[in-house]
Amino acid sequence: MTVKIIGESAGGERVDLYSPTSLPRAGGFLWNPRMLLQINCRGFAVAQHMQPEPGKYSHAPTLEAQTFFQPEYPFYAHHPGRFCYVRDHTDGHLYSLPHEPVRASPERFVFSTGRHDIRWEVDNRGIEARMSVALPDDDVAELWEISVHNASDTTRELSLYPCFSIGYMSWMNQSARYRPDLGGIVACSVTPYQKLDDYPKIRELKDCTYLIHDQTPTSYEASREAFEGEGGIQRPDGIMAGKLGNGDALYETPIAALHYQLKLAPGERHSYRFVFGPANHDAEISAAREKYLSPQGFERAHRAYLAMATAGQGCLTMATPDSGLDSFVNRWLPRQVFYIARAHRLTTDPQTRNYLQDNMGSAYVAEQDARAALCHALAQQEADGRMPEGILLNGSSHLKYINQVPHADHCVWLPIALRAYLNETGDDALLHQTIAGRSDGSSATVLERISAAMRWQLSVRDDRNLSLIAQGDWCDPMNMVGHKGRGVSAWLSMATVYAAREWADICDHAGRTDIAEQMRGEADLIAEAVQRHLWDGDWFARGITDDGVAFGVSTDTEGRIFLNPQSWSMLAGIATPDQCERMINAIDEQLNTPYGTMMLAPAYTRMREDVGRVTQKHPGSAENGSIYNHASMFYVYALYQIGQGDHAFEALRRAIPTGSNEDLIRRGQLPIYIPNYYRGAVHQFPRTAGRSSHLFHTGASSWFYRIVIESLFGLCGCANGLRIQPQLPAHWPSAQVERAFRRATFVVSYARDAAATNMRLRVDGVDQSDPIIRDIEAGRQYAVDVILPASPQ
Ligand code: CEZ
Repeated sequence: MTVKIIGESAGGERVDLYSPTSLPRAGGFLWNPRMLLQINCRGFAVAQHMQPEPGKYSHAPTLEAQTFFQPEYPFYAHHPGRFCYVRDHTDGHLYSLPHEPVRASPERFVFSTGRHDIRWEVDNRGIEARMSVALPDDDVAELWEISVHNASDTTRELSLYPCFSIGYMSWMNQSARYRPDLGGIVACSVTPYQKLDDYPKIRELKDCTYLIHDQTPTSYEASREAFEGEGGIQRPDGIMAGKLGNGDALYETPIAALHYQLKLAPGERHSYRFVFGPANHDAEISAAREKYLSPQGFERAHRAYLAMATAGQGCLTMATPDSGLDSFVNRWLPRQVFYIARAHRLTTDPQTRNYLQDNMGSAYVAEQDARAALCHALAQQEADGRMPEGILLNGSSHLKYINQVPHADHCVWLPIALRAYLNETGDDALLHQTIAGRSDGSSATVLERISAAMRWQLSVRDDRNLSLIAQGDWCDPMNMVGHKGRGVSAWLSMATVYAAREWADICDHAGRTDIAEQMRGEADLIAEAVQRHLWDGDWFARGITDDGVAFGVSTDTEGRIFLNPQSWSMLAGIATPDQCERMINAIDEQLNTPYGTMMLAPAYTRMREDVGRVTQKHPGSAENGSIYNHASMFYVYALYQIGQGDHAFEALRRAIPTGSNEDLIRRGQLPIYIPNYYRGAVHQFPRTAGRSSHLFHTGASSWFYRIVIESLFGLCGCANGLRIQPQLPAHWPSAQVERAFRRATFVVSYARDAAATNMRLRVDGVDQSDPIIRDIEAGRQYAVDVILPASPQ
């Protein structure tokens, strides 16, 4: 029998990995609205905090080694980490928790990710060592606990060396020393700057990194070089010598290494608590000590954290024949959705499309956030109706780098995100809410603003009626298709049609048939143009370049077929049934993989200067032909929209690991979040195919959640109530769901009945022919039975 490399514990609350080497990059993340800690099973970590721009307090030797845009982050000895060396004095055995830096094979290893903490268990020669981390609900600090238990029958003498990387902090000024007055090691630096004008900002930064303890150490070391000596990080001289040198770092790279010597009688246990984090000055460190290292400090922080996190636990609990999917959707997916939207992907100027889609997800986990975000975004609309590249989150943020590049698609996300919010809440009043504009101080309602945005979007097209792409659309590295002002995007043309038709529906409902008519009229023109210029025989092209060359077509040897135009032609209602069939066949043949649907194929292997930097990305990575999950989710959503439930489910299910060891090893990731991509180019680079990017900032999460709720279980809100229209996969005989909706609870039970020819609905025991449950009463619990035909409808 194969031994599983992962499993669940604590009644399914935790996902455990039993080896530090089978999925060496697998990790988890903890967050609060001010920080993120991403840490892998071996102890390598990336922590970012907002001050208000993202900053770090534990650094890599080079800047590049730990940014989020290099998501498949490396693991090597000098990557920042949180470690604890253990020296067993009985026989001199040296190992470390979690696994780095010593890399000694443990007798037993568990990396256990919970939603609110991460733990490790490492057993060696009768010593059970534990390490865990949690975050406060709102402070920037890591709360660590390390404990050892002597499970053997002899007294054991041990040395523990908690060792937290601080890394190279600054070329201007960096130092570290042990501070008995603060109870720990404190490293200080000055973030490099050159402009006088920057000084007031620099002064406010948390440029100190501290590791404070609840018990005074036997010895310590604050200089990385002195700690490591000739033995390096794997066998540091400081540890081999027994006692650390009690040294400081004077314009030298700091480290926070402590030493505890202890004797444990058989059965005895001892634990230590530490707080690791950034500070601006000593008083902040004292305050952290006071708050967290006082008795019950961690427990209080944990309770507060739970309250914060529980507020975003989502609106659906499912029990289906697919327990892996159940666990993912019940526990992990809403957590990811909530995190992304609340922490704004750790930026202060999120790209407008990201901000709107991330908050589309908020509609299902924290609806007030979705409403606030729509209003906040609309307040930043330009006078001509267009949306800016990014949404500024505070008074001091400004549009940076990617947000200085003109992309043509931001407006289309408004009706799409709003539609999800209205489905969920029925909050029609939002349409009539007045929003004061930032750019010109004008005041207009949400309805007027989105109409203006859509008019702008509809106007940005060429004389063929196709949407101009500028320097990118949803695919932001597709930057050279239309930079001369002529290139068009098939995807954007279709997305414009979809958004205009969604908007028309909303306007109709709001009694603005005039706007609805205008939207539909324009959408029809674009839809016709798409059919006329972009159909390639078996699928739609991706666009037409500045020089009039259609690409993403059968004659291309690279980038021959793209997923997005196929998905969105279905969504927008542009594709005919015959075209849908052809596209699905082509996708099955050319884009389907065991890990989901690739975004394009074959991946580009050389620069195409009329397409852009997407073609320069490594083939099979990111937008260049990976299984880019955001795009895969569009496809799944589109398949459900056209009633292809089984096909849709298959594509959806591939987005998370199946649970088999082989699949897990290939992806290298635990099923606790959906990553932005899995490596594609499966025929070109089979060795790396399927490998996760380990980046959980992705629009895929909100779409995944929406799809499960609205499409798979068909529990989609509408103006009059809750519409029941499930598309369960044919192989599911039954399923149960509890769904919170408009302050009521729906306990829905799905079952197949061989005698049924159509879906039958029973609400609180009463047959109902109307698929909509109307006049929902807040606080009430509804028992809903859905009887489905045995074979797919
Ligand atoms: O960024 C995402 C963007 O945040 O890529 C998506 C786009 O829709 C999102 O708005 C698809 O292009 O090279 C790039 O600029 C990439 O586009 C990345 O920055 C990418 C990141 O990998 C985050 O997923």
